[in-house]
Amino acid sequence: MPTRTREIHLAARPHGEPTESDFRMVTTELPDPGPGEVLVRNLVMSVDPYMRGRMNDRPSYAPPWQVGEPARGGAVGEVLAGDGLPAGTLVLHDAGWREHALLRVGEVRQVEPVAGVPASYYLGALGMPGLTAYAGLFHIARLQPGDTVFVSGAAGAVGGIVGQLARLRGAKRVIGSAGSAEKVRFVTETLGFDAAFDYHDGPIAELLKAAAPEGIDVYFDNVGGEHLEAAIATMNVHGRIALCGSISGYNATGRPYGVTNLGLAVGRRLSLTGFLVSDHENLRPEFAREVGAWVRSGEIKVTETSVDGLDNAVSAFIGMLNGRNTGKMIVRLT
Ligand code: NAP
Ligand code: FER
Repeated sequence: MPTRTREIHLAARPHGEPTESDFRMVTTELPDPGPGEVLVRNLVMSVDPYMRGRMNDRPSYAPPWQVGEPARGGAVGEVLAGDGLPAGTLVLHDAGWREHALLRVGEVRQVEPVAGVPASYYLGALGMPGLTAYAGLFHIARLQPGDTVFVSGAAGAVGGIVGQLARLRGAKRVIGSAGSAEKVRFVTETLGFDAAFDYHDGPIAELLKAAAPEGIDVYFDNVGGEHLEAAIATMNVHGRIALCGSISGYNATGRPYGVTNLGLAVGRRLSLTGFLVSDHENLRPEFAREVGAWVRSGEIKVTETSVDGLDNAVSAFIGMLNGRNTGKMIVRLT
């Protein structure tokens, strides 16, 4: 019997900040799974910053979404029926933004249910954002014990894990920036950062210098723009910058903020390295082991902001771009 379900399509390419009218809810019917296929009921789906890039008609590392077609992205669901996996199996896949998905078995990754580990963690701390933090901090920025680390977007999915990993691996001082006084309290009091500031409170270079009077050795950049310029100004010699994202420019319609002080990188022998999580699949087993153990023991705290229902997925996405999440933004579908 066909499955009646709903999915969100891109209706128009956003100009600047996305709006609800750039998306459309569509009801559709999925046929029964054929050979090598599984029908999945999605339990949780992810909204992530990189999806803003997929709404543009510009070639990038992730192909653009097409207008009139369903959006895509990480989701965890349970197999309802099909070929090759028993009903009830939990799977991670890339067909989010919909309540059900018909997928080839090769398109899903089985997730072992672990007591105390909700399915949504595989979209955050134990999933793509967590692996991003792990690869970027340990393998791109090459964190050393005793380093002073600065991470922007510190109250977010990636940034909150970066700061906690830095502390667990022996950083001397961990500093974060975030967009509100409440988030500053969250990263210091709940996540255990040594210091944090609200980047709205003044020139970022001054706020950072006050939080890091002895300079910084590692900058994990989630934001770009003025944050990156301030970090370059504050780096110690042989400092390492992991260029993870530049969310301050994702909705920009004009020229992005111009970083003017790259010349400092020469004398200070800085390295600035861009990276993509997808190039670091080889780290997944050690990441799953090490970070999985820290999450289960509570040494890494996992925080989520969630909304209920596909009807609220677009506002969750727009809200995430505007800082309405603390920790990972999740959409619950059941
Ligand atoms: P997130 O931090 O959970 O959510 C996005 C946050 O960005 C918002 O909560 C908001 O927090 C902040 N933000 C929005 N506009 C800003 C601005 N103009 N200036 C400063 N902060 C701003 O998102 P995430 O999933 O962890 O992603 C964080 C970054 O990592 C993004 O740049 C993303 O593209 C990047 N990323 C890269 C890779 C990779 O492979 N390279 C993989 C995953 C993610 P505030 O309230 O603090 O403003
Ligand atoms: C990926 C590579 C990069 C991916 C996400 C990203 C979901 C995110 C990049 C960004 O936010 O800048 O394969 O898969």
